[in-house]
Amino acid sequence: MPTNSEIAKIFNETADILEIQGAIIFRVRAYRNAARVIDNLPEKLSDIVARNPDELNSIKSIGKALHDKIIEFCQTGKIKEFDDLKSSLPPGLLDMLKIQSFGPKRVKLVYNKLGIDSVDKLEKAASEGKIRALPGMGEKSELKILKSIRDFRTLQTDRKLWAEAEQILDDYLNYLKKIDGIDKIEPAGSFRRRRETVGDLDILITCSGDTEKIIRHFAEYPEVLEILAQGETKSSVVLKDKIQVDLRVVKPESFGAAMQYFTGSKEHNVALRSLAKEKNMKLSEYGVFQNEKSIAGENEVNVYNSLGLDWIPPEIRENRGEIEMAKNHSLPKLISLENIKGDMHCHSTHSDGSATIPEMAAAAKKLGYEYLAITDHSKSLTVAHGLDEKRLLEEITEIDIFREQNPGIYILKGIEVDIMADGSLDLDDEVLSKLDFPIAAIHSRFGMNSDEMTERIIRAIKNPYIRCVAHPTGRLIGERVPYEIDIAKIIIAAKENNTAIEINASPHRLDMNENFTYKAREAGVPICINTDSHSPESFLTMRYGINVARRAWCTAENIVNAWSLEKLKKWLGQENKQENIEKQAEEQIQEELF
Ligand code: DGT
Ligand code: CA
Ligand code: CA
Repeated sequence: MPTNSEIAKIFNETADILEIQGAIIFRVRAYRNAARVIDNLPEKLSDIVARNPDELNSIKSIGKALHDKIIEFCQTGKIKEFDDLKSSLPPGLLDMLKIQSFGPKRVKLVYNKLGIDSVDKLEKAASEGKIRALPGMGEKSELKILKSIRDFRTLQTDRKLWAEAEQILDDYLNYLKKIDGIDKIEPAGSFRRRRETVGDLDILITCSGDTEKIIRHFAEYPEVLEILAQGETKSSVVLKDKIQVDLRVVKPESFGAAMQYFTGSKEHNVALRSLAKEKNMKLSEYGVFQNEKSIAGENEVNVYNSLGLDWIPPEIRENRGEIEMAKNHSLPKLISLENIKGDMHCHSTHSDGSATIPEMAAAAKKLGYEYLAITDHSKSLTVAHGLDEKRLLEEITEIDIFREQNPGIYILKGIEVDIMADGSLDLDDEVLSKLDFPIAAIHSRFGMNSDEMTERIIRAIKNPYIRCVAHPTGRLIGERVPYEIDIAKIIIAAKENNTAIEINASPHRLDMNENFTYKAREAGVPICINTDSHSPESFLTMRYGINVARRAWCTAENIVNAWSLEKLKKWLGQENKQENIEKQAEEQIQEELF
């Protein structure tokens, strides 16, 4: 069954082809919007279609024509119109579109003028100085193209996004469970540790039935492309989705030890094994042994306890100090989805969202949230129908009225204001001062050098009204490299200015990433986990952001939108951030003087 990512990819590619062909912009946008919604949809479209195709009607942003295509794809594995479109163009043109700063217009230009129809040919032409002669191009654009091609090559990997791996795994587990005799079935490896991408999937099973039959059942999965290995207790296959899956059948008395071993990480395991050695014990995938006698193995908690450790959540098993803390019983209580009390970044129909403020609010309330920040785009983002001062004031008035009539959920007035190339903001301070939660973000000029880009973001952070920086590095996993920035400096500035940094929970972004989040947390920067939803369904992507926060050791204290509304209001209530910063500085001087 197709994953949502696959369907979204087809719609995006359709939009690309249509754009190269010069189709009207509304048609192109319909495909792009649908792709974005599908990508952030928590439930698989193929499951919805299998249950009742009419349910597609309830998904915003996907029109009837696209419903038929989704159904066609789920039922036949292809979309005829897409195949026809695709065969009308040289295949390399679509790869060329993945080169940053190389949109459909430029692809068309180099194809028509120079016959360039692949990334390799583009690279050759740029390095031979043949691009500069084209209208609108120059020597500088050639250098930019060459850098973007290098970035494109480094981004090519076989790893899958965690969210995509989850859909593939869910289907496989549902299939596996259809056979009798399986007692336990659990994923291990990097998937269980919730890394942002997954190299291969690892599944562990205990069974009371016929092992051989279960292994055969595993390999007979219709989605299997190739069987790599098949033994008595293990098998490895590659699926049509181009991901390897390893299955191991283990004895019940070893299940906990095997889960521990195959969850990894390798570095964590190596450190754990040497700890066992120090204690004159032996740790393996079969159990914990003392004088050849098994003292733990069936249950993972006991495996850790027998080594004198508290059980360690899989997300932090990376040998970054977690073993020491487990020894001292001082592991952090990691943030979980249940702790989340609101979402601080989403869009409505005022800009490019597909739902109205009341619709977004109702969806957030249904999730049990206490609050929701509406943060539409600002005016320079014209493609997103961004708000100017006047339209923002209208939105503020609408929220005021909504608040009075809907005491069940508190709507925070926000904006996702564009940071201009010089670090100034796209809206004036006067209108920003009327908001509860202005967040700043970059949507243009990604190619600046590190010093300029860092300064640009820091200037926005220093604006007294800005409370958060959204998707601070701009990366799209596997698609777009992060901008060059000095994250350490940005973290210091955020701390000094009491500005939050966002973990954007979109499975394609996860921005900031876990390493930056780790540093921000250590520095005491408030962190928001935001879905950046453009439709109500996307609120459910919060859990991907939670994965990042957990891997960065965050607790509910560290996460702004895990705070109660009261605490949040208190933090926001430092209404004039500048005044507060000055007050703090004054206090510090007083302290130093006396
Ligand atoms: P991946 O698949 O690249 O995203 O990452 P993992 O962590 O899932 O790695 P994988 O599938 O190669 O192996 C699964 C786990 O098995 C790994 O996290 C730890 C354990 N493991 C694999 N090879 C070794 C090894 O050489 N030594 C130790 N101690 N553990 C290993
Ligand atoms: Ca793995
Ligand atoms: Ca593996």
